[in-house]
Amino acid sequence: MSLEFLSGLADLPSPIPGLPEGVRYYPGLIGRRRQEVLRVAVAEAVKTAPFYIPRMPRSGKSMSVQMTNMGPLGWLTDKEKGYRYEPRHPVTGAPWPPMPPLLLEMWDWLTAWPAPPEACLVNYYGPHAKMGAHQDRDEEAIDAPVLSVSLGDSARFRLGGLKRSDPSRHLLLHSGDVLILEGPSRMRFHGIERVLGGSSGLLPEGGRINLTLRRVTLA
Ligand code: MD6
Ligand code: FE
Repeated sequence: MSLEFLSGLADLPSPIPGLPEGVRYYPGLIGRRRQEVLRVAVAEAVKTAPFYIPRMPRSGKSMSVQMTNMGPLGWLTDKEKGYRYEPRHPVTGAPWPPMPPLLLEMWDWLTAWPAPPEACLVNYYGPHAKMGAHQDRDEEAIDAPVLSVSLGDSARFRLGGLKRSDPSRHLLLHSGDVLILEGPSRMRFHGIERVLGGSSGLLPEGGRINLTLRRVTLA
């Protein structure tokens, strides 16, 4: 798989032009067969690391997105301890399942970061789920890129600035799209406004999966 992947996609593609420095958006970078590989890998991972309902710090309010993780560390939130990374699933107590090799390859290929990603957050959006504007800021490695892969139904992604009140624009993320935030855009606010139900046939149950790869600790 990994050799096939490298030989199939050896040239670094050009991201779409016109976006701010540090925002790399590659529509349709992952073809249907590799999307299937990732769908199956997630289905395998959730057998031991089921999706759970994350809760906001302090309020304890449920998020509408369901989450799990792959890799040595996973991003979590709950009422008591808030946002953080942990090596174990909050419900089962088991270590997170391994990251699929294809994602490790993609990270190397697209970021060339000197250390591998440690966390792959798996977000599952049903037709009414959304994710409020946030910054990815719970990592020690705040200089490392964040790479996301979208699978299944399309979604309206809002891309803001470094302040919550800055002007924003939106990108329509479809199945197979890759989005990277890095450098001067690493701390841009962003969120998912809505999912366009029924826009993809990839996931038999419908909905949208987003895989977010991050380096957490300093290499
Ligand atoms: C999502 N994505 O697409 C949520 N974060 O469902 C993110 O929060 C995200 O796509 C950092 C970098 C890229 C992302
Ligand atoms: Fe994010």
